[in-house]
Amino acid sequence: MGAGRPLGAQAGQESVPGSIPGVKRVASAQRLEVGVGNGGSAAFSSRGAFILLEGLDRSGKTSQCERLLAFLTDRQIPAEIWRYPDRRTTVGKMISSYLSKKSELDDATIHLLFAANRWEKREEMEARLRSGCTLIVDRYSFSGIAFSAAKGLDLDWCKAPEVGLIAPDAIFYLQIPPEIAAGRGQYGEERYERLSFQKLVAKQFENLMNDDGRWHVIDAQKGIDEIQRHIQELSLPVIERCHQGAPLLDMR
Ligand code: Z5A
Ligand code: MG
Repeated sequence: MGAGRPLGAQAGQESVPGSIPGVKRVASAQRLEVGVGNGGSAAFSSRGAFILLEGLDRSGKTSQCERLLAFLTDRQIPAEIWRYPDRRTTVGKMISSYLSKKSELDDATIHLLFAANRWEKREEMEARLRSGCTLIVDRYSFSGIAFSAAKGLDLDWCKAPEVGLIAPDAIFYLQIPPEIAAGRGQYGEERYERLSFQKLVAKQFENLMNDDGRWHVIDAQKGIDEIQRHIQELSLPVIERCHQGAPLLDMR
């Protein structure tokens, strides 16, 4: 699943923003494209970055999201953590009930509910990004596709409802052998926390990765601080690129 067309015609709407404090300026091919056809005047739409953490259960996503938020906040870079499923909405409550085994739904229905849970937040997500806030997102479409495809649903069918959602600017995949993840706290309480199933999910995640430059495989067996330093180093240039006007893309 890739990143597609730019969202909205932003060229010409805003002037070139300055660099964010403490972040090195980087060159960006996308940034050059934004200026094309704009009468030669440089015009960019500064925005926040969409940084996604994906991985198996207990791979350390939430721990890394929290640390990245603290790091960016310390540097006065506006940022928020978003999490999927968002269990607070009406759809999210149905998902939460299903995950905690309080209700039953067939595989196709729960897949569409997970996607609907992203669609219901899409507009707000775009508004936050365009306001300049970087979103650190804990799971997204790739979890949706990997978990459902691991149950045997058709891969293309699983991808279809994700098309048109906002595409992440960087995806950090916290790679961990399922056996190691299973040894981390409280594994086994929710519906999908079974070793045999997590192995199938890991295979699906690995099929979804591509070389479009957004995916970064992170060794999740390293220490929490070392992983965090790696994520920080990779995130800052992405944040700067978005700040300089890299277009917002949608999922395709
Ligand atoms: N799901 C889906 O099917 N379709 C969808 O579209 C979406 C989701 C979005 C939601 O779970 C479930 O919904 C999930 C996928 C499915 N499947 N299940 N079950 P969730 O996101 O709410 O929770 P989770 O991701 O399964 O588990 P988690 O507990 O949130 O894991 P985590 O965030 O990756 O890990 P963590 O909380 O940061 O760390 C777990 C423990 O490991 C904790 O004790 C840490 O202190 C420890 N830890 C973390 N990093 C390290 C390192 N580096 N070394 C040692 N120990 C560590
Ligand atoms: Mg988590």
